[in-house]
Amino acid sequence: MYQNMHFVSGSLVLAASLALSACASGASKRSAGPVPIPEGASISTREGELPSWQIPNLPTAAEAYYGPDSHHLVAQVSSPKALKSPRGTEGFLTQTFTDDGREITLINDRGWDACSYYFPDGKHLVWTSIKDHPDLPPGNWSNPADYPRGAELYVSDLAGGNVRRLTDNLYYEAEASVSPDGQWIVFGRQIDGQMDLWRMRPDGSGEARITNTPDWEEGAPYYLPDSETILFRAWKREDQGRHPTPMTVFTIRHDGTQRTQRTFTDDMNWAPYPAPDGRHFVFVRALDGGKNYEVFLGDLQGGEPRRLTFDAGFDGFPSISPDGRKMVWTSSRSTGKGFMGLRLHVMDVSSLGLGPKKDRAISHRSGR
Ligand SMILES: [Ca+2]
Ligand SMILES: [Ca+2]
Repeated sequence: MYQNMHFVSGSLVLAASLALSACASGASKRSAGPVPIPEGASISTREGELPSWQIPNLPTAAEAYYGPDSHHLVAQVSSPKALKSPRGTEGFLTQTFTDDGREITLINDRGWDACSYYFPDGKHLVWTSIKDHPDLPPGNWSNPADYPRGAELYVSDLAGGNVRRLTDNLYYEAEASVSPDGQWIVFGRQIDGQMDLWRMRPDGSGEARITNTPDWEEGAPYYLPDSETILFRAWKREDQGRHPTPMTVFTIRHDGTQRTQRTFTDDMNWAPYPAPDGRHFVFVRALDGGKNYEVFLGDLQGGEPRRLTFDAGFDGFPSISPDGRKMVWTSSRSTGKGFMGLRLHVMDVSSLGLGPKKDRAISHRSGR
C-alpha cells in the first residue's frame, strides 16, 4: 500500500508503512539457473543490480506479494472503479495477476483497498478495504494522523467471491499478512492514535494483541518461516513528522516476547519482508534526505546490509517469492513520475540463495 507515503514539496516522503509476508514454500517448475524473462517484458536493470524486468500490462501499483506458486501475485492496483483521491486521482483495488502481466483479476470492485496477501493454500486472499464504510471519511492511508477508520479486513476466494468480513469497528486495520502455516493473520491496528500489532485466526476468531507500546508505532508485520516470529518496522512516536522519519526493523515472537532490533541506523529503515531462508530480509532505506529510496538485503545474523537497487527514483515495497528466486518491488524508474508513476518490477535474486532451508529456527539475539 501507499500507506504512509506522501509527497512533500515534490519529493517522496514516507511517514509510515505497509505490510505482508512470505507464504509456504511453493514448488517452482524451474528450480535452478536464472529466472527467464517473460516474453514482452521490458528489461529494467540498472548498473549494479541483478537482472530485472517491468511487469507488463499493469498501471500504477504497489505492495505486491507472491502466492505459494511463486508465479501469481496480489497487489493493490490503480482502478477506475475505486474511489477517487481528494486530488481526483484513481484509487486502488485488490487485483491478482501473474508476474508476466497476465490473468489480471479484480478481487474487489468498490471503495479503496490497501494491503492484501495470499493464504498458503493458494485458494484464499486476505485484503483490506474501506468498501463498507461509505459513511466515514475516506481518510489518508499515508498519514497516521488520518488513517481511514473504515479500513476493515476481509477474506475471499481467488475470484473475489465468498467474501468474509473479519473486523467490524471504527479502528484502522490494515497491513495484514498470513503465517506460512496458515494458522494466523497478523495485522496493524490503530486505537486512539496508537498503532500496534495484533493477530487473529483466519476466520477472525482468537484475536490477540502482540504489542502495546504507546511510544512506538508498529506496522508492516510478516511472519518468518517458523510461523512464530514476526518481522516488522516501527518508528518512535516522538519522531513522527520528521522527514524522512527514522524507522527501525525489529523481530518479535507472536506472544509479544523477544522484541529484537534488526537495523541499527537512524535512517528510515522501512517496509521489511522476510526471505524464505529464515535468515535474510529485504527492506527499504531512504537515502539523500528522502529524495531516493532503495531496497537493501539485511541479515538477522548481522553485518552491513547489501544494496539491491540503484536508481535515483523510488524503489520500495520489496517482497520475495516463496521459492526465494524472485523479488517483486515497485519503482518509479520507467515513468520518472515519482510516487504517481510506480510500476511493479521483478528481480532475479536466484543467485543469492534465499530459498527455503530445512532449519527454520530463528535467532532472537540481535545480530548487530
Ligand atoms: Ca505501539
Ligand atoms: Ca531508488
